[in-house]
Amino acid sequence: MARDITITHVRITPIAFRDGPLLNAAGIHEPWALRAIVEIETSDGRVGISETYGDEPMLKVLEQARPLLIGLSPFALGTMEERVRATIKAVPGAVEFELAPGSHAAKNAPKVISTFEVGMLDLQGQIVGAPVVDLLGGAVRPSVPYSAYLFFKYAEHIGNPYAPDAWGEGISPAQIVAQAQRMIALYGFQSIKLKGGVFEPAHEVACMQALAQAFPGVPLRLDPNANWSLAASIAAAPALDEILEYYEDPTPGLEGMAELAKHTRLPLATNMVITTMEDFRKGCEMGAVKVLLSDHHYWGGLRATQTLARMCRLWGLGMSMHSNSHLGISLMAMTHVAASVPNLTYACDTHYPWQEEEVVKGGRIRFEQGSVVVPTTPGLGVELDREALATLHAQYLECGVRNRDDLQQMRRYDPSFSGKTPRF
Ligand code: GKR
Ligand code: MG
Repeated sequence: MARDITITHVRITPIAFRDGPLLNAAGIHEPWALRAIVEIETSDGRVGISETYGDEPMLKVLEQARPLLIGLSPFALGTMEERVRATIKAVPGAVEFELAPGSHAAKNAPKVISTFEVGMLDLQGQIVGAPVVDLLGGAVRPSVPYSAYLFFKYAEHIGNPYAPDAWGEGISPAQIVAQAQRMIALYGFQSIKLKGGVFEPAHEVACMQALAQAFPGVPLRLDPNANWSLAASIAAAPALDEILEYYEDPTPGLEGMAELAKHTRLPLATNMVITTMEDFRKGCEMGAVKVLLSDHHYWGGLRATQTLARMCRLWGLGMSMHSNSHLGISLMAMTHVAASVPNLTYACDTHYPWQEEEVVKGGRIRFEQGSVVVPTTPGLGVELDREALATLHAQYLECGVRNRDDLQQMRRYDPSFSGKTPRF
């Protein structure tokens, strides 16, 4: 009987995969991005899989939480959650959000709960013969739309650890338009986001204007990751008002965003100033934000994301999804939950086009007209490719990166880079 199946083993494998020289508010991506792949094995020989942050502090809390799953039924999500909350504590004083994924130690418990929940839902789906989305109440859409996520970038990494990627340099408005054209030709995305907070706001606005001209009618977003002062964000608003669908985290803090909201007709979106339920309440009371970018990896899982979606509906907020560098297991988890959320009002973010490697059987997941088709096979609908896992784990062992540090990486290009924020 399904009720008699228990969890017998949990395996945590850190991996590293190639990542482009992508610029952001904190500095620049390192040549290797880290993730952890978690396998949850049951007494009847099944394996549920999950993907999460792979930095050292995260590996430590995962290791600490591993024994909590042993002996549990894969259906016991509530008990799993209680056990994790009782054992895994936030690091006192840790910041709620940083650009470096995984390092927000204030969210240790939700991050672990999310990791285990995805693997357990994968198991539940395999046991009952249903896709994860059906366990979440069923799909309200057959496929999930993602946006073309553009980055300012250098042509190659300092020190050339491997051959440069095929994207070339992305600095000028013409290069950013070319990047969008290539990404849309490859994947069919129907909306575009530019990661800003890198150059003077005037340059970033010019890039958005060039995109608006090259892609008339395509929804556009700009995300300076809180690297613009309130004054700079207000100054840029009139030009952006004409062309964006939303203005994402231009300036730090709920107060700053609430003040900016008075100077723009654009909805303000965030994955930075609302990252807890307390922020949610304050943000709504202040009218600071109109679109929430959820992320199951740190909000506590797929079911917590659904709760958040219901709260967004109640408070009249739009909803989209945030992303960091990730592979196919995360993409599928995002796709299942996004398919189950009626009020997904915008295409989700994904860094996936920037990743060349994969850890799932069959290789890279396909986009059809910018969307991922929701699997109908049992569980997450993807399986681990063990050979690929071994290769990416060997890369982890060799690469030497253990915590994402975009600031120090940037200082290798420019030793005077201050990392001060907001910088403009
Ligand atoms: O990977 O450089 C990046 C992004 O800037 C990422 O760290 C952010 O968390 O994509 C994210 C965002 O929307 O803020
Ligand atoms: Mg963002």
